[in-house]
Amino acid sequence: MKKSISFAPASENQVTSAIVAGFAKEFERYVESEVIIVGGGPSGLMAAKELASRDVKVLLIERNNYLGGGFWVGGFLMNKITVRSPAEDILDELGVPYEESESEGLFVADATHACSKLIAATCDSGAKILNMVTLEDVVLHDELVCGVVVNWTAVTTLPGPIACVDPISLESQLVIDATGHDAAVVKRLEMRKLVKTRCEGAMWVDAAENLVVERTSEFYPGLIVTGMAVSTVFGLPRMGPTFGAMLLSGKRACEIAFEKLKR
Ligand code: 48F
Repeated sequence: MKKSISFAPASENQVTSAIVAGFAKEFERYVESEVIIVGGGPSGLMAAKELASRDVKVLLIERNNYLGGGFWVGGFLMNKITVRSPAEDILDELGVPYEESESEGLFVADATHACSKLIAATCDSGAKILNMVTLEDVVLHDELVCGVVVNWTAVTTLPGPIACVDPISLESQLVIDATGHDAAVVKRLEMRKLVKTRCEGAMWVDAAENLVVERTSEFYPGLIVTGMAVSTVFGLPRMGPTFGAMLLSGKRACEIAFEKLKR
């Protein structure tokens, strides 16, 4: 005989109340963080996971409802991603299965498997994630980036005449631009002629990956760039659907941020 299931009793208002209270309590805690990461693609997730694992208070904001950026689909919608040695070590750390391709040191994994493991590891690390939130601007005090100005993505996509909703600010000691090709945080500084970016270069996989990791750095006081934002900012070649440099650049961004916080 089938056993019937009986869920714990709850009214509609109790469900709503649980959501409001849970959100408000956490949101208030994160109006000030040690590090804010803008962009939840592979580089941003990696940086968030690594920082939170070192007990840094980290908030990641992502404009979409889903996390993972370009890591979900790989190349040409074929749902496979590649990494080149030594980045398979990160797939091992995350528990992502992969195979070596015919080219030695080039590994292929399932994009959905790799991406969901990275997202889960980031959540498990204790990083706070706010999705459906878009960066509108930076907080800038005496030539130091010390926070972000954000709004709900739903608000930013409303037609102009009905979108008069002021954004809010969230403060931090450091901000990491992990917004991919857009370099959206850096562009807020460029718009005011405080920095100058170069145009991303054409495809050259071999050179691109090493350069992105090498050039991951504090681009402006208080602002670190990681992932494809590094290519946009420094005019480095693009690399297509190979993700080792994104993961290692995220790790590098964490190390830079961690060193700065210690000082
Ligand atoms: O594009 P994305 O995956 O950046 P990434 O971490 O990795 C790049 C690779 O996916 C691939 C590549 C190399 O392998 O060429 O493209 O550098 O993730 C960037 C995330 O930032 C979010 C965006 O929705 C995406 O999830 N994002 C972009 N602009 C904003 C933003 C913004 N203004 N506010 C909040 N999130």
